[in-house]
Amino acid sequence: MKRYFSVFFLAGLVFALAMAWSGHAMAGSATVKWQPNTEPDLQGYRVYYGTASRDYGAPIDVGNVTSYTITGLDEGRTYYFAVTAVDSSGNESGFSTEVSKTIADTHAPTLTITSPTSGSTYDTDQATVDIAGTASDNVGVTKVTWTNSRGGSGTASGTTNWSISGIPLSEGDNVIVITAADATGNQATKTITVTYTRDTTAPAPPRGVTVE
Ligand SMILES: [Ca+2]
Ligand SMILES: [Ca+2]
Repeated sequence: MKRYFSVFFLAGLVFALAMAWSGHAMAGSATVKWQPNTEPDLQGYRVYYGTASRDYGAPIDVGNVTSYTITGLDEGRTYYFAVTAVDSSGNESGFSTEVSKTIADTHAPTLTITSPTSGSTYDTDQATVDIAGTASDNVGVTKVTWTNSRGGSGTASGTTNWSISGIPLSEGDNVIVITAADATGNQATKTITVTYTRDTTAPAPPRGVTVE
């Protein structure tokens, strides 16, 4: 019984982590600071914020402090902040000057190669190879590029579903590195070694040839 409980608990935990990971964006924070008011009846401050200028959600009553850190902000988004002062009678000031912060994207994309194989090696007797795959990012994949150790480089078509056609191969091993980048320059790479062996086997002579 105890063992079953553990298995279910673990499954639940893995599910919760997977859900958290699949969320649109990873979390960042912003610390807003201000000068203290001088009124003797000052009670505290309210911090307002939102993702558009002067368009805020419900305020946070932060008490009589002069800085406040907001957490759980989406990476790659810009947030706008303003502060008001409140006195002991409940009177609230107008908004302070608005300040803004773009939350840095600190997470690299993920990248997979799906074609011609999801493995790390591929053998071919063709002089070019087509490669395709997928990429994702907490904010967005902006570019997928490739280089071949035997020469050549370029940019893939597409990002979340990307493809490269006709990469020229040299005989032997061609180490092809795919790189997915987000707008901040965070990168993921995947490597596939394509071995090109020229086809030197001639076809068999045709059989059953007749003439009338
Ligand atoms: Ca007052
Ligand atoms: Ca990212």
